[in-house]
Amino acid sequence: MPSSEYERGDDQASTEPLLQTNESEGTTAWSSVSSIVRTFAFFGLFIILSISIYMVENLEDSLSDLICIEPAVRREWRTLRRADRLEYLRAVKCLSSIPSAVCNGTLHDEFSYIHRRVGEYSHEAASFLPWHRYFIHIYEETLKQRCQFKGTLPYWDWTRDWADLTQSPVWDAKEGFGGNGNINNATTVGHGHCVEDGPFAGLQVQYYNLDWYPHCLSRGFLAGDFLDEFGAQRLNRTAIAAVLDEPDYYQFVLKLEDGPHASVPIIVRGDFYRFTAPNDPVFFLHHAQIDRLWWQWQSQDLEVRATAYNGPARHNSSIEAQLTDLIEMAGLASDIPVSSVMTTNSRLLCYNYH
Ligand SMILES: [Cu+2]
Repeated sequence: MPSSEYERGDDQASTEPLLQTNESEGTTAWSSVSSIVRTFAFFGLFIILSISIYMVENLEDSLSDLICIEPAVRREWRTLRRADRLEYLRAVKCLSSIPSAVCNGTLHDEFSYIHRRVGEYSHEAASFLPWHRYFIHIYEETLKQRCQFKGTLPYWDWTRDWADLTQSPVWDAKEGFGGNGNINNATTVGHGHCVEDGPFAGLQVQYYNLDWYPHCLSRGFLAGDFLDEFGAQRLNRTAIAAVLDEPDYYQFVLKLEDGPHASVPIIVRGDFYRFTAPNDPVFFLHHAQIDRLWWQWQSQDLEVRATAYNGPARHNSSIEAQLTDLIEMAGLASDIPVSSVMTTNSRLLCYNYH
């Protein structure tokens, strides 16, 4: 209706002067309101920002529980700085000063004890690689937690010493693990003699195979033609490349285990010669190298090989291995499924090799 339009026009006309009259007061009121709003906005923003930072920090913490954000790097023994080599040797020695809750010996002896009694099942079986990957990880963690070790487990790339393993710098008396036993002394275990130089000279170890048999850490380097047959021919780069070329997981395990893996103890002998091989601290550098070769093999086709797992589940078993099989540690650490260690970039492991 036209009348109503006029009426509306009248209303507008009557309110306009009122607005004009209160303009300056309105501006003042508006500016104080807006300053309150600005203050609130500022504090609001501050609170939101604080909450966001808190959430990001916590998210990072919980993510590092789920995924591996900053992998630790395991390095080759001779590439470590001198101070880092000495620090590693200090931590290893420290293990033999702490009594074990698992066996009749020290933390150092636990690893031989478990390797002989439990680890044995994993040899010549699919579980060989995951069992040892987890085993040396536990060793590395024990060094950190019980002996305040700050570094990572080193590996011994014996392809660098293929021509004569017994001349490797790992045997250095000052910056290494000490050398061969004194061949003029009586033999002890595994055709070896007490190690008389380096940080482990005179170290008493408690087990030999299944026996509680306190004795001195022993080595008995192989010499002559056998050194060539078991060392040079199996540890040179061409031989290792042929192992890495094997496409099938279980065939790869067998070639690695029966080839270079077995050659090293056959040459070093003494304590390394039997299933209580972890008596010799070099065992862990040797197995880090074996683990590194698996890591390299997996890296060739990680998408497929991160789950490549076949062969007998255990030594002399006809049961086919599965990723859900448990890795048994008999109290040394909790038993976990094989799938937890299939890549080194897992939440649990979180390392790679340089
Ligand atoms: Cu083993």
